[in-house]
Amino acid sequence: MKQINIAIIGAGMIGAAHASGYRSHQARLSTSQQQFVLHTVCDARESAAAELAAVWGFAHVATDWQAVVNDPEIQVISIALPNFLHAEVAAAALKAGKHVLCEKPLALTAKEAWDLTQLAQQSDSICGSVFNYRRIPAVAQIKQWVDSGEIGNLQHLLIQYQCGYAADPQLPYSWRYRQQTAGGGALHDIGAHAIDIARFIAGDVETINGACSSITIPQRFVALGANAGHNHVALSNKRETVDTDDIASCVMRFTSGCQGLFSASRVTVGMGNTLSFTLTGSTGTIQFNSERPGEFQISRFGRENGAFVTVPNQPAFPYLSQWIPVPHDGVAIGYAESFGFMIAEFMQAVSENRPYRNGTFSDGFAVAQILEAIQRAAEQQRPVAIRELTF
Ligand code: SOE
Repeated sequence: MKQINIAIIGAGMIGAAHASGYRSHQARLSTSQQQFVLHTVCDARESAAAELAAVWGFAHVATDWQAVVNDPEIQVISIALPNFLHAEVAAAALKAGKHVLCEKPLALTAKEAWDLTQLAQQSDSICGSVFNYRRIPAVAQIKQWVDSGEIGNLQHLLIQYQCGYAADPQLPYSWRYRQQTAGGGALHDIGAHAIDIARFIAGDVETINGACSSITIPQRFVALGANAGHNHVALSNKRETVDTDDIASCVMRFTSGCQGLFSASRVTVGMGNTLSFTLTGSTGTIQFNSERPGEFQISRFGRENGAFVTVPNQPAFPYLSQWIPVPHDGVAIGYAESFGFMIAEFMQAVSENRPYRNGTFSDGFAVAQILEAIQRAAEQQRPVAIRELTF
C-alpha cells in the first residue's frame, strides 16, 4: 500500500491546529490503496516537537527542518513556523518535490511571495496557503449567497479582525514585533486572514485609497528564557523597540467597484480572536462574527422588514454534511473544524493528485500584495494601486 507521510514543521500554537486537522481527517481520507501517515513533527525545540507528536499521534520527532524537507520518506510538508521562515522552508520543500501547505503570510514581502508562487507553478507539487476562515461553513455559505445575488450587487464591505493578545505591555518581545522577522504586525498576523476573506467574497482589490498604521506599545521587554505563542514568561530588564503595527486600517476599492473598509488590531482588550464583517448589497445586508461561527445575520429589502434574521448552520451549508459527525440544523462548529476542513481539502487534492484550488499560493501572493500596498499607503500617505506591486 502506498503511504503519504506527513510532516509538520513548527510545534507552536498553530502547529497544534495543523496536527489536529491531519489527525481528524487522516483515517477518513485513507483508502485501501493509499494511507495518510502522521509521520514527523519537527521543531528546533525538541521537547515541543515531542509533546505535539505525542498528543496528536505523530510517529517521529525531528529538530532539523532541512533534513525533514529532504527526507525521501516524506511527501507532505505543513509549515507552521514564524513568518520569516515560511518562504525559505516552502521553497526548499518545493525543490525537494514535496507537497506544501504553508501558513499565512506566505512570505514577508509581495516579491518573495511572487517568487515562491512561480516556483510552485513550475513544480508538480500540490500547494496551499493557510486560509482556514474561508472554510467556516457560514462564511462559505455567505459567499455562495453573495455570488447568487441574494443581497444584490455588493457595494460595501466592512471587515475587522480584532484581538487583544498584544494589549499587555508585559508580554515579551518576540519575532512578531520585528519587521524583519514578521513582515508586519497585526496586519500580517491576523489582517492577512481578513484580507483573504475580503477577496474571497468581494474579489480582487484594485487600490488602497488610504491607510493608517500605529504602534501603540513602542517597546517590549525581552524574555529571560525562550518564549512561544502569546504566553506570559519571566522578563529581563532589557527592552527592544517594536517596529510592526499594533493597529492597521485602510480604505480600499475592489475591481468590481465595491468599497472596502478594513482594520486589524492586536491590542483590543476584550477581543480574544474576532473576525467580523458587514456586507452591504444593493438589496440586502449580511453580518458575520467569528465569535458566533455557527450563524450569520441577513436583512433583505422587502423580506425581513427592516430587521435582521439569524441563519443558523444547516446541513446544506458547505462542509457540514461532508465532514462533521452530527450535521443537524444549528450544530455549531468552530476554529479547529474550519482548520480541519481546509486540511481535508488539501489531503484530498494530494490523494487525487490534482491542484488544490481554494486558497492557493496565488491567493497567498494576492494577499501579500495587498498587505504591502497597505503598508506603503500608510508610510507614504498616498493611494497605492495593487498593480504597483506586480513583478
Ligand atoms: C494570532 O493569535 C493567531 O494565532 C494568528 O496567528 C492565526 O493565524 C489566527 O488564525 C489565530 O490567531
